Amino acid sequence: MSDPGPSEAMTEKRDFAAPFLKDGRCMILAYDQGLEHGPSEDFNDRNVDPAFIIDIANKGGYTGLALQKGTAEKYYDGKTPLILKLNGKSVLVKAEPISRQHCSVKYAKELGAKGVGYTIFLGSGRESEMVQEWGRIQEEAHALGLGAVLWVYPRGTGVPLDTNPDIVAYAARAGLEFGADIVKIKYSGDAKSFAWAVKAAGRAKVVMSGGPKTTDEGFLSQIRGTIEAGGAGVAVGRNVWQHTDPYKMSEQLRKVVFETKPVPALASVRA
Ligand code: FBP
Repeated sequence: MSDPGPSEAMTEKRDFAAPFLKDGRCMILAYDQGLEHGPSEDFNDRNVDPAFIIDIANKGGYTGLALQKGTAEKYYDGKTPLILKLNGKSVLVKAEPISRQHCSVKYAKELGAKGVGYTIFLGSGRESEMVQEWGRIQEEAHALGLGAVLWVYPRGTGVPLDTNPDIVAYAARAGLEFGADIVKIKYSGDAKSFAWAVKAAGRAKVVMSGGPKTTDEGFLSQIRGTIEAGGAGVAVGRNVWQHTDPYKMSEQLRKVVFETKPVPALASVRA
């Protein structure tokens, strides 16, 4: 009997990132910081309300919205494609970082998600537990037709600086090898080093993670660098919804994400 070869599903190369892409670019609004940092750290009277953030996502032209289960259950209106975050942790635990699954892929789909999100703290002493959990989640997501979005955050006693360009490229590559459709990584500081990270991620789409609120120009120039480096876009939160005018910031963001051209010369950075 001849070898049947890889299954049709394996050779199909379905693009699970597609629901979050517009012209190959991606603009995701992230809103899980209430859990990750605490409400008093990041929120004010206006942005503490999930309905306000969902309105920004809908009116701001975002191609994705990342929420935790509880906020999705109570507020999600089905308009902006949902990435349901399946793990999360508080900032109160002072130990090697670990974030475990608290919501199933099946339930994410029932809530209307087009993708699931998961954070791995690469380099943590608890890394292998997250890797194992994610491995199952990624397969379940694809079996249900959902995208698998991986926040790869190098963190833990073994990781001195998570924005070191080699560490950022490592995170990007880990995203590819762990099967992420979209890998969310920190900015490495300049377009040239970020281009290496994008290259390391191969066919996984790379989005840049925002970080604490900075100046408009500082924030937008990181995003310009991301796109020039060949990245697909952003998955950001605080620099948008902490802005005095989140709708105007979203408009500026749209321009940079959708109108910036990649710089081909950056594509060969390691001759
Ligand atoms: P920001 O743009 O606000 O940084 O959000 C991106 C994000 O990945 C959130 O999804 C997450 O809550 C947060 O950053 C985690 O931040 P930290 O690096 O402090 O753990």
